[in-house]
Amino acid sequence: MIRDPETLELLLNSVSRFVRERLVPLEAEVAETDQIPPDVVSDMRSLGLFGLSIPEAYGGLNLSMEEEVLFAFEIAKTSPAFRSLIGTNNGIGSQGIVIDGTEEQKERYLPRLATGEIIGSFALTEPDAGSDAASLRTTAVRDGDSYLLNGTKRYITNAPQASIFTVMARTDATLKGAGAISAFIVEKGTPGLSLGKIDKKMGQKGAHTCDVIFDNCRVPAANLIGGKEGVGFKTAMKVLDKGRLHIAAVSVGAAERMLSDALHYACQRRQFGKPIADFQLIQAMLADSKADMYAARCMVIDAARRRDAGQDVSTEASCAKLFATEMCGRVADRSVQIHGGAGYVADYAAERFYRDVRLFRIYEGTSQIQQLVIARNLIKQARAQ
Ligand code: COS
Repeated sequence: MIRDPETLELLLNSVSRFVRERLVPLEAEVAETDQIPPDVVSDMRSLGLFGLSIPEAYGGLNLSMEEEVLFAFEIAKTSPAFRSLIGTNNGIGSQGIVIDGTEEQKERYLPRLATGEIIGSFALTEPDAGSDAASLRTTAVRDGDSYLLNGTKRYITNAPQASIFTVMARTDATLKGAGAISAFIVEKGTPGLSLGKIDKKMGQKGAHTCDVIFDNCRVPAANLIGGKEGVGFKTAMKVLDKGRLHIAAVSVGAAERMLSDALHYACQRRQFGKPIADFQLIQAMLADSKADMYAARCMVIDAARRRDAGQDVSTEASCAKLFATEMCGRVADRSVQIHGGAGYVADYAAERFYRDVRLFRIYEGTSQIQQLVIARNLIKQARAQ
């Protein structure tokens, strides 16, 4: 639900300008150096971009889901690394606390996440627990007024920059499955917490992931999210419902950028005596991309509105992520194809985006996991009738 159209328009306009004037010119440098310049991070803080989805009471802007996806359409029109830096504070790195945290936990962490003073990270995936998240093996054993955490988390976005981690761990080693999983907030610097080396990824240079290792890491019991054991998996799933919608929106924004670049190139590039945009086989790729993107945009907005209306959007969020991320992959492929040889060299953004957006179909639940969630929900509904 858009609550204040004027303020939202101001925000979207300033983000759009920031992307165009400040971030796009830095894309090649970020890809080359694998770092976002510190002054850009400061600018992002000044614009309030770290606290978009955090409640106002804790210093955030408390955007509705619809407002957030409109923002995501804009920020995604540049290298995904820029969004990734603010992505965890607005999404998986804060929402566990926002949705299920105690008042004390909210007061302690959310204001600093909202300003970007600290970065939050979400530690669910493990070396042997990816899509089958409920099989995770990290343990948290109660010891007095604290828990001892042991285990390894893998591919954790923003872990190298993070000051706090939302960590899913098994509090009852005798129970298999989701019911024994609890969520904890673990602060950087806690003895027994260490990081692996930064992963060398296919793309998204400037955004970092690494292992997070817990070796008898002592975490205060007060940092058990919501103060309740055994509900951490549900917290993680609720966080991912929102995250999946956000990634769907990001896929739409990235596709819009790639189509815009491809269109521009097609209008400039001349072959057989005329711009290649005048050839119908090129036009088919442009048209299919536009239709694909429009469909994804409509899905994302509809799902966001339903979430704002208080509906359970597990199915819709998965539909939107599945369709929008696959759509983004198709647009990336067509964009490279329209660029021809130029699409295969690093001088043009098409090559970089092609690699960058590949991740969208994998993280926050692969396309196959989205299919599984959608089908399961449908079958459950059918059986309940
Ligand atoms: N919201 C709230 N609760 C949810 C939920 C949701 N969206 N989805 C599942 N749950 C609950 C279920 O209701 C169930 O609770 P009960 O035991 O009380 O009935 C519990 O969580 C376990 O759910 P389920 O039985 O469906 O778990 P499964 O192990 O079968 O797996 C999938 C569920 C596969 C969907 C889950 O493991 C998943 O999303 N995997 C992908 C993980 C992922 O996205 N990783 C990306 C890395 S993080 S960036």
